[in-house]
Amino acid sequence: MRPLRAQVSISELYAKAGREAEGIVRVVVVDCPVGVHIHEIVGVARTRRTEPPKSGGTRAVVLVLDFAIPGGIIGVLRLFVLLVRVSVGNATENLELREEEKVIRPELHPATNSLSMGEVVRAVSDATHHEAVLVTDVGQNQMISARYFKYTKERSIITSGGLGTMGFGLPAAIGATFGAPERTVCVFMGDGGLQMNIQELGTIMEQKAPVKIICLNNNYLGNVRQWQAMFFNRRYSFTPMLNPDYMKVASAYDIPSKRVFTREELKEAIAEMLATDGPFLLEACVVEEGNVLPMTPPGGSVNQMLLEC
Ligand SMILES: Cc1ncc(C[n+]2csc(CCOP(=O)(O)OP(=O)(O)O)c2C)c(N)n1
Ligand SMILES: [Mg+2]
Repeated sequence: MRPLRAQVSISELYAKAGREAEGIVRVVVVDCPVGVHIHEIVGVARTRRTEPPKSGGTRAVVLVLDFAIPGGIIGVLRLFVLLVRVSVGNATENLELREEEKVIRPELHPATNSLSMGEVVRAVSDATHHEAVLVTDVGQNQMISARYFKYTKERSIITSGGLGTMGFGLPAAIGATFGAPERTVCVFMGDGGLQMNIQELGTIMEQKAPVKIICLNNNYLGNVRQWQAMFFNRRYSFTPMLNPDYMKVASAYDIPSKRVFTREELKEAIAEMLATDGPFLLEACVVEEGNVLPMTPPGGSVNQMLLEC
């Protein structure tokens, strides 16, 4: 992937830096990827200089500029922050557009008939008017639900974040129903993670905890599979899952459930899940080899972020 171009409008910077100069800072604005060195301050001079740089208004690839800035070293620091903000802003704007086109739109509106993880998450979020509590397990389901679930209330997400231990989601969701009994609690789980603490369905049954369990079933330990696909030539080792029949499992615990494959089924099943008093297991059979993007490759920097596999 080509590095992002960090582009800076010099006149804008100069206007913000102001004309009441006390010091001059020489700034090298480098066409450098976000996350590495965007700027390097190579020296601070004491001479007065207030005229704008000749290249005012242009967008620079590499520029060495003498800026007259107010406030001595504090001013230098302020300008530095400003420079970083402007150029990161420009670069991320490009990134956001590309991300929208390459990642978000295809995830939320897939061209294929198979359900994507993202569209299932967004459909549940929409149906709860973005007022539900989101609990996540660990894996692709976690990143996708954190990305595409929306919130309108504070205290709305429970996730193990980087301390990801599969199996976290189900007991955490039970806790959330006790902590926020007036709210709908939706937990997104993978088919792998659901089995890690599957005995907690017993607690749900016993406590009648109204957990809405959405299992994004891709028949894989998807997070690991994605790495094997992207960095190990699709050598899938111990990631394909032979899943139990989750409908039978749910019924054994007296928990109502639905398995869906299509968009129409999904819509109806979500409505049924939310209309059901108490717990519900919704198994959404999603595209098996779906990926979570953007992704920073191992050992890479954020400027090498991948938007496609
Ligand atoms: C207890 C535990 N074992 C292994 C891992 C490593 N790990 C992280 S995500 C993942 C796969 C998760 O698969 P699944 O629950 O099906 O979710 P998906 O990624 O498919 O959404 C694994 C094995 C972990 N985080 N925790
Ligand atoms: Mg899975």
